[in-house]
Amino acid sequence: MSAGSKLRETLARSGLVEAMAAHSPLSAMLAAEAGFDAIWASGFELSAMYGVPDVSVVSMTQHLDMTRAMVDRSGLPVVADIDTGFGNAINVLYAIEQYERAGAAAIVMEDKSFPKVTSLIAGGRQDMVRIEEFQGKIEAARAARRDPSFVIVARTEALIAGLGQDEALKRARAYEAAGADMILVHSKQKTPDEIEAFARAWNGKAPLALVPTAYPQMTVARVRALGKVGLLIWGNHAIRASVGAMRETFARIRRDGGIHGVEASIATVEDVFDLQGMGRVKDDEKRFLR
Ligand code: SPV
Ligand code: MG
Repeated sequence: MSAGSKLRETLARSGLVEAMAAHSPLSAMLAAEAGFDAIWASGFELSAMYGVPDVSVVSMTQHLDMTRAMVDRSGLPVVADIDTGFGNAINVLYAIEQYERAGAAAIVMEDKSFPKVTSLIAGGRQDMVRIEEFQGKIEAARAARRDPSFVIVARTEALIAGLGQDEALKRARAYEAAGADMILVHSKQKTPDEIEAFARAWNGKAPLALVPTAYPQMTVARVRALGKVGLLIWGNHAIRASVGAMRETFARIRRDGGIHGVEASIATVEDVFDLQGMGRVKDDEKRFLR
């Protein structure tokens, strides 16, 4: 079964795909271990991992390579965050071919202009492309996919850009008309009100996708109650958890003048060996090394 079919099958079976952000094969494996349905190959997380801002600085190749490695190690459908599609509709044609070949199940492409600025930053420059231009990019994505199950998610940043509910709905309808399989609507409001109002007004057939980072009151139960959401993305919790854990551990080692104080709060070496598959290496050594 293709990655896209697997994603669609989960959606049909449970009514909601729950994706966890990841920025490395190891974080994707831990998300799989925790029981999430899919991996969000987040542009924000990968940029942060490289220590650079999420402003189209990380290249398509870097993101694509990491997507491929996360597909390989996690075994879960990967939803690739391709930002603006790395340029215009011509760049999108190439990007879709590459991401599908890398084994991604879906891409999310947003209607901002290239280079983009990360969405949740206060006072960020949020320039959008024209509706017709973005429809062309969606049509390019559809034309480029080989497997019709490969999921194309169109993301509108109208609410992020402060353009209001009417513009967000107008764009979402236009993107569905251009052939998007799902509509991601992003918001940086501190409560779910704006998104819930959008969902109530949404009368399209395409399921919605949400990234409720700014409004953490939005639980799985509350999303399910809305009835129109097919993809729920926990947007950046892998990288934020790592930053918190590493800071705490590093500070403690500096404070204590040694590593004796952190043993209880970090993963054991055996745990990491297990994640790396050292058990299999030992078995293979017995089998093949003579
Ligand atoms: C990402 O995780 O890269 C996203 C979500 O696109 S956000 O950073 O909230 O825009
Ligand atoms: Mg992103």
